[in-house]
Amino acid sequence: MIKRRDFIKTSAALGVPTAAILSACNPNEANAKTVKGSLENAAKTPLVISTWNNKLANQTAYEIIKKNGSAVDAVEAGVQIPESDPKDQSVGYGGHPDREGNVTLDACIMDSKGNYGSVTYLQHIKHPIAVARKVMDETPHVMLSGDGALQFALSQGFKKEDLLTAKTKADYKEWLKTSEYKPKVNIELHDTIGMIAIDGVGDISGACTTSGLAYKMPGRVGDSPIIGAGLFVDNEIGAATATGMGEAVLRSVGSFLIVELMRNGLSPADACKEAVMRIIHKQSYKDLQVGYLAVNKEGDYGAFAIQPGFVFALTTDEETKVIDAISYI
Ligand code: SD4
Repeated sequence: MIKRRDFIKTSAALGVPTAAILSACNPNEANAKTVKGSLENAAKTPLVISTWNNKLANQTAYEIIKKNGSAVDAVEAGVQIPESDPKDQSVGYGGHPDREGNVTLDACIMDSKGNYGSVTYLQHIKHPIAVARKVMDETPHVMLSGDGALQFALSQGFKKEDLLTAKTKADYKEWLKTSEYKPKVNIELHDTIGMIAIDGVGDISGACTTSGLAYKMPGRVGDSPIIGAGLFVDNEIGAATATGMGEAVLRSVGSFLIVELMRNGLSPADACKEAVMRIIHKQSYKDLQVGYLAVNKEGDYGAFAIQPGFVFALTTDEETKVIDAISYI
């Protein structure tokens, strides 16, 4: 019997469109509707791409690349824009707290050499991505958590801050009236930034940072700081990042899966679509949002989400634009 991997490879070699390959592999594929946009997208490198409407973050990263900076420096600087934006209630300062009122942050960064640094459950530090970068560059480890991550950050000169704003304090007070926990698609799941950059020499890096789900249980860590789930980079192939319900992304190791599918010949968009299909084959998806974003070594990019409403920002030499991702529903 022909194996799926061989089938995809053989079919790709024969010029069979990847959508047809996926239909053959996914019995439910016939149900998938495309709402808007096109599946295949080519962009010139260098480029910066990120989840949601993060235009300013992209432009900040792209400026660094234009000055011959590296992709890793670009993504680290870029995602700091929403981290310090009090109006962004899913990332850094101004992020929604957990159900005990504490803002706890997850972030990771991965460079073109396969190095990776991550912090999980970090409190009181406005720029968790910069701490993740320090974990990558200055420690023998890849991940620091909770108090240990905070102590490390302080030892590196980061300042301890209150990350709650008047708005998130008021929202939390309101939430306490019912204490109902029900993440809302594209509202509470909004704005986590996963960013991928390809620099002037063609190297790829990525970063992902979030305050996680609003009113989550204390101690909860999502997909965003986990290698292969919220972010994965393979400089020979491409990179992928995720936003949405982290539990679903973690269970399916989504970003690693997408990079492996691209290695096997799928386009970024088709690889994202297949990763979404893996989730919805296994669980009810009516109230579930996951959005994937990927780019390959050539600079082709693509995205796919379960629900409508997921957008991503693309910056190239020509412009910065916000694009609607295709969705399953
Ligand atoms: C998480 N994936 O912690 C994150 C949430 C998210 O926009 O993407 N919010 O599960």
